[in-house]
Amino acid sequence: MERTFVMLKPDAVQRGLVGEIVQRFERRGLKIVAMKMVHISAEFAHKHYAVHVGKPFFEGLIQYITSGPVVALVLEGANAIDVARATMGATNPAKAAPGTVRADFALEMGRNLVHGSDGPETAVFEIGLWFGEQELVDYGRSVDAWVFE
Ligand code: DAT
Ligand code: MG
Repeated sequence: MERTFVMLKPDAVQRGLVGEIVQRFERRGLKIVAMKMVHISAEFAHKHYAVHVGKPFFEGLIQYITSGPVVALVLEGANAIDVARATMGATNPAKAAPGTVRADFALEMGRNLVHGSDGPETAVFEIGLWFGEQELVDYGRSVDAWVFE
């Protein structure tokens, strides 16, 4: 089983889309192993988006992501990283496939509602940045035999 970090950005919270977006991950079969609401500082946002330092959109991205509370989650399941990103859709909502979160609810790159780890190393880094070990809840689901082969 793989774990990934997902964040519902401030626009998702402000627009009342938290339940709708979380439901899409849940329905797919991904298991929520951690979830909390946080209003992050600029310093923390710089750590999360360190790979984008210096890019033209960086300051706007920091402004956006710190503009209100976000909902942070850790999701677990087979191929959780790729599956979560596929559920989210392409970075630019204008290019995202219909049926994805970004295509169904967003229009612009700078208001694309959701973040998901882009690979195994990123997932480990982001889960460790956002959550303490004791916040990751270890539990089984009775439906797992009907979700995982
Ligand atoms: P993703 O969030 O799909 O992993 P990313 O890591 O490349 O995309 O970029 C992080 C966020 O920064 C992205 O969700 C939206 C914003 N962003 C990326 N590229 C951008 C660009 N060219 N112009 C404006 N915003 C951009
Ligand atoms: Mg990314």
